[in-house]
Amino acid sequence: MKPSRAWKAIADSATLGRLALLATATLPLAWQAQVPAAYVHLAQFQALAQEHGDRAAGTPGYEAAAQYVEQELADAGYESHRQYFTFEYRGEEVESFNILAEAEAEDGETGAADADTVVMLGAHLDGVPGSPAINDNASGAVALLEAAKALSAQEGITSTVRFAWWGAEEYRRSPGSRHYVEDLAEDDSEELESIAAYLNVDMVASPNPVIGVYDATDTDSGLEVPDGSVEVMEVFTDYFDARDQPWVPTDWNFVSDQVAFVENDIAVGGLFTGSDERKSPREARLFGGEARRPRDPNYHLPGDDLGNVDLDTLETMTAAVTHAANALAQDSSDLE
Ligand code: DTR
Ligand code: ZN
Ligand code: ZN
Repeated sequence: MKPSRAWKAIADSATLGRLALLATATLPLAWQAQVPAAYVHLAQFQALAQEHGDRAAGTPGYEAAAQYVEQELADAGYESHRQYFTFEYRGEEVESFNILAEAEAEDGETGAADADTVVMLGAHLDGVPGSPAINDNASGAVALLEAAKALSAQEGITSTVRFAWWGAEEYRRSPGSRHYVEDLAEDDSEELESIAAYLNVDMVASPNPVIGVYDATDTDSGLEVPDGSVEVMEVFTDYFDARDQPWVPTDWNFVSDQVAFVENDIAVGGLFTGSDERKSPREARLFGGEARRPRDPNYHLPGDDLGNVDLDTLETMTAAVTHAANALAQDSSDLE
């Protein structure tokens, strides 16, 4: 075992949830310092799911997770706000909300060229009912949180970066992100046009993972790929290539939060480590793990808990999201 993972063996040997947290809290100090922040957040999400049952849109579990994200954002100096919306599910009206926070571009002495450009990154915070929903999608939510925290320490950014935690992806047509985009479109304001790109982070710690980047060159999906999407893809692929990190292009998914952006012709990209599809032998050679087995055997099941994540993958993807947010904040000119 890698010495840096010794703490995880202790955390895992305890029961999940609060005990996992306790276990990390009582580790020797030298080990505590090595626990990745993203994993600490996941343990908190697990504890909240145990307390509330799940994190489905419109439930107390969702509210508790939202408060956790909001507190972390406030601690990092962000002013976040909620955007409420309703959607219909089985004849009932459900209310939920998105959380938005942004790091604003500074004009600089001469007035930065990209100051009106907004780059958005988002992850859905809700989970399916009856599951702790840790890989899908506490993983994306915490990777995004870490990226936001890292960006808050950056000075002199030239493009505004807006982070979104979506309040209902797991329902038909992802009503959280759809509400956000359609609200801007209705206003007919320049705000929608100012969004140069949207980067989606959904499922980034699968236990039998691939390092997947949304394939902007895929023309078979039925969706017209917006201009600029190849450049977004390259932000991730250049990053992985520079680190000799293998990656694979991953198919578009028709039911996640990038779709409303695609429909409004906004460049999109994203990261994904796999759901219930089986890993190919080639992918097993590239990334390890088990060929012909699901990349996430607990997809949408109660077993999607703290034990259902690959920690190295979570760290790799958190670093990649952080890189993308920083790089695009400094220079988004390739997207214009
Ligand atoms: N629809 C997502 C999971 C999902 C499955 N394949 C992809 C590809 C790209 C992004 C997301 C997904 C969910 O259940 O939340
Ligand atoms: Zn899902
Ligand atoms: Zn998801």
